[in-house]
Amino acid sequence: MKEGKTVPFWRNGIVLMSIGTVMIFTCLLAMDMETVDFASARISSRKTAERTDLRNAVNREMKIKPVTRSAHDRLMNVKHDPECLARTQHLLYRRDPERFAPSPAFTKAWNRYVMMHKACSHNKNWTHVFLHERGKTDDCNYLIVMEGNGGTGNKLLSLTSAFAYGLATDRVVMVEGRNQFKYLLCDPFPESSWFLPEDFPYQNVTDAEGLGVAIQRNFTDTSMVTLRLDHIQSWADTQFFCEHTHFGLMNVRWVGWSSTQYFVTRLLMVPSIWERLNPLFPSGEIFTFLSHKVLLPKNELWAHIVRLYFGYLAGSSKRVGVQVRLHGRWNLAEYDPVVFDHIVDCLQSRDVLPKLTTVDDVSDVMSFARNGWESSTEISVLVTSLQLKYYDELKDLYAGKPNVNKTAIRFHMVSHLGSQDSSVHQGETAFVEMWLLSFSDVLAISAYSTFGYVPQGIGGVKALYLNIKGEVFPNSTSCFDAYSTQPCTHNPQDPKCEGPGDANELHSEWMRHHVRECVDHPGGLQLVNEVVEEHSSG
Ligand SMILES: Nc1nc2c(ncn2[C@@H]2O[C@H](COP(=O)(O)OP(=O)(O)O)[C@@H](O)[C@H]2O)c(=O)[nH]1
Ligand SMILES: *[C@@H]1O[C@H](CO)[C@@H](O)[C@H](O)[C@H]1NC(C)=O
Ligand SMILES: *[C@@H]1O[C@H](CO)[C@@H](O)[C@H](O)[C@H]1NC(C)=O
Ligand SMILES: *[C@@H]1O[C@H](CO)[C@@H](O)[C@H](O)[C@H]1NC(C)=O
Ligand SMILES: *[C@@H]1O[C@H](CO)[C@@H](O)[C@H](O)[C@H]1NC(C)=O
Ligand SMILES: *[C@@H]1O[C@H](CO)[C@@H](O)[C@H](O)[C@H]1NC(C)=O
Ligand SMILES: [Mg+2]
Repeated sequence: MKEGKTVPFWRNGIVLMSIGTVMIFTCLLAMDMETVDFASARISSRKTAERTDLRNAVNREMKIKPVTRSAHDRLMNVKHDPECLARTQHLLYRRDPERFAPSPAFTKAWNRYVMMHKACSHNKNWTHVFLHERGKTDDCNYLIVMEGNGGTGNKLLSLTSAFAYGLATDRVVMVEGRNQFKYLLCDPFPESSWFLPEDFPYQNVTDAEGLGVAIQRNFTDTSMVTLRLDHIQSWADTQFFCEHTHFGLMNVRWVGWSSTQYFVTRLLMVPSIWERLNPLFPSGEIFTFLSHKVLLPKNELWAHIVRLYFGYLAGSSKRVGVQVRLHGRWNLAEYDPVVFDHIVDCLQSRDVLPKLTTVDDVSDVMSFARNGWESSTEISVLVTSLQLKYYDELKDLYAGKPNVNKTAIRFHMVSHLGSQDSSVHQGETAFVEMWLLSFSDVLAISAYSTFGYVPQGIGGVKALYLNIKGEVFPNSTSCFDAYSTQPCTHNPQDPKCEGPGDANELHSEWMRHHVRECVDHPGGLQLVNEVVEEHSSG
């Protein structure tokens, strides 16, 4: 905390309870559109279930919960934010919306953050403030998030990490407003924006001093530090993940964030950040809850998502998402038959899709003729890839032969862009597909792909990881199970921290149970609900 300054209200955490703040909290809660009554949904779902039709029977068999009529009606009746329809409406399309009700502690922390964001950003000309009033002090500290050069998945994971850091340390998060983010995302905070203007002096953020210089100066005389948190970091930047650095950074008013990585797992290994964040997320699904606040699609994209949802996924008993992303090859959009075999083997061996048979065409035809009319037992499969052929081959495979369950299966693909670029258009397409995939009941994503982590996290789905990274061998396992719904931190840093070490026994204990080596990336770290002892990575 800065010396000789009054402590701003949001710094005092949850305990502060002056009359004024109670009143503001009450107002905020009243207008908080995410505050949905999740209790009433459970009661009437029983009635709906009595109208047992074939669909319900199939659902029960597949252990997939249908979206109940009452849950739908109740969600339709919540106040929707016309500026960002997805904010409340995405829950309409989820099987189990109650699961995504934020904890009271998170709601409170969020509301406090929103209040701070508004107070610190209201009517500001950011370009002017940054260029001419950077040294001026008030009760606000800022985090300027640069988009970085990665793919859209990387960008979104980095942004969510930056927001987690801002939330934990009371920093107003401001986002680069001249690249993809502005075209993809809603403004998360009512009555204030987090986008910086196009004429903002971004180059000054990029060029600003790094953590090394600030550490040398013991964080005195430092009005701005830019963190360079990429997969390879300088010694000084790794110090960001040390407890004592955060005491120093409290004195730095402007912090720049330049990264393409997901660092939430690593941030939670810093005791003071863990103390602030962990109580807000009792299920440990921190990315899921943050993404529902800060990774919401703008209305134009949401409209596109909803159109595709009803065109491709609505009404099917099981929604399957298959994300095919190659890494470590020269042509990331190539068709590799071994990869295709892995996809099919994974989907069939895990009972995502029924196996095929060669016999009995007659009974297959008769079965569709008999049941096809009144039932909708079909499975909808959404395939995303830069390469069309994965979808095409899968579709032809199932059209060409009867399957053992005599299930009608629909295959869809939204785009097949052929190659990767960093255009806004490609970013929008990728983001639309990530959101559509997030409504999957079963999700098969590509190992190591941040593109896949996003829908897995937004949807809160424990995915299957397709083992298709790098050179793929016919004899290798086609896929493996996710340990949790949370993204992998691919490159956690292991700095030698100076200063007082981690003496927090509770925190160490928590880490032993909740941080584990990623199943899809050796050396990566992932948050899990509970580490099973014999698999513990130590
Ligand atoms: N629309 C679309 N774009 C894709 C797909 N696969 C790759 N891309 C493009 O390639 C980029 C991949 O980068 P990223 O999202 O970071 O995923 P990662 O590299 O697998 O971690 C995406 O952002 C898109 O621009 C796909 O299935 N659909
Ligand atoms: C903000 O300030 C900058 C620099 O002082 C100025 O060039 C710009 O016109 C201002 N923008 C607005 C919208 O007033
Ligand atoms: C921003 O960068 C320009 C160009 O490098 C430099 O002249 C200017 O002093 C910088 N301004 C601030 C406030 O850092
Ligand atoms: C750095 O600052 C801290 C707290 O302000 C102080 O305790 C410490 O002695 C300083 N270290 C150096 C090397 O100046
Ligand atoms: C096929 O039917 C069996 C028996 O009803 C069921 O257990 C299985 O889950 C079904 N498989 C698929 C992929 O639907
Ligand atoms: C699979 O095949 C590759 C290439 O032939 C070989 O290098 C590898 O050891 C094999 N792996 C297993 C598990 O048999
Ligand atoms: Mg990438």
